[in-house]
Amino acid sequence: MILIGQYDSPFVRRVGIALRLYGLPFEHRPWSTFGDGDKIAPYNPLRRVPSLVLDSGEALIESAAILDYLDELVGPEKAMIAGSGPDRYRALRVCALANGLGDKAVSLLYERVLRKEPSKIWVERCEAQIGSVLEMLEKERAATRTPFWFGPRIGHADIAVGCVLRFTGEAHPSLFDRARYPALSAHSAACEALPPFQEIVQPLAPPSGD
Ligand SMILES: N[C@@H](CCC(=O)N[C@@H](CS)C(=O)NCC(=O)O)C(=O)O
Repeated sequence: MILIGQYDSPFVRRVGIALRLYGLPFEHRPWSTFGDGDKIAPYNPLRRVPSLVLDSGEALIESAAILDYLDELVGPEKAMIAGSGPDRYRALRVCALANGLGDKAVSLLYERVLRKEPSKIWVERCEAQIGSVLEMLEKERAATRTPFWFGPRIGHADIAVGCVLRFTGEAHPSLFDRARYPALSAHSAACEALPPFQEIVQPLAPPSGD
């Protein structure tokens, strides 16, 4: 399998970390969505990442759909999410909050670096959305007593939140003030200390508006 996309993307990184935790071998093509858009297009005409190219040559897109495929590949015993019921929908909800936070943090970054004059209404909206999600996740993580969000084993929700916290902290340091979110900060530190998080990482390299 070939994973396309740079690890400064929280979406690409969470897929890379899941592949590593599942022990699935893969090649990595760290193509940039802006600089390497033409290379990405045959696999995903949206020119977005991550894309996962299967051995058959088919390309999967969207992190959630890619992870769904990987979960099926490793089987229910190894899958980092419950197969059904409340345990599944609760984990998917946290993943959706983390991914939504990632969408807003990426959108806000693009607004700031790609536009000469960022739209005030859009910037304020993104900042409010990011702040509200961080507050909700902080409350929920603080109420959790297990090492990981849904128990003793790491799951997709942990990885999604871990990856998006790093991205948000790098892209918008003023929005992820660690003192304000102690439970999330501890979650982030615990994730970043794990070998796959240390291996699969890239400092943020935002696109330029030139
Ligand atoms: N919902 C997508 C989001 C992926 C995404 O936003 N990727 C960014 C990089 S962090 C991207 O491809 N940006 C280029 C663009 O949207 O044109 C997923 O979960 O895979």
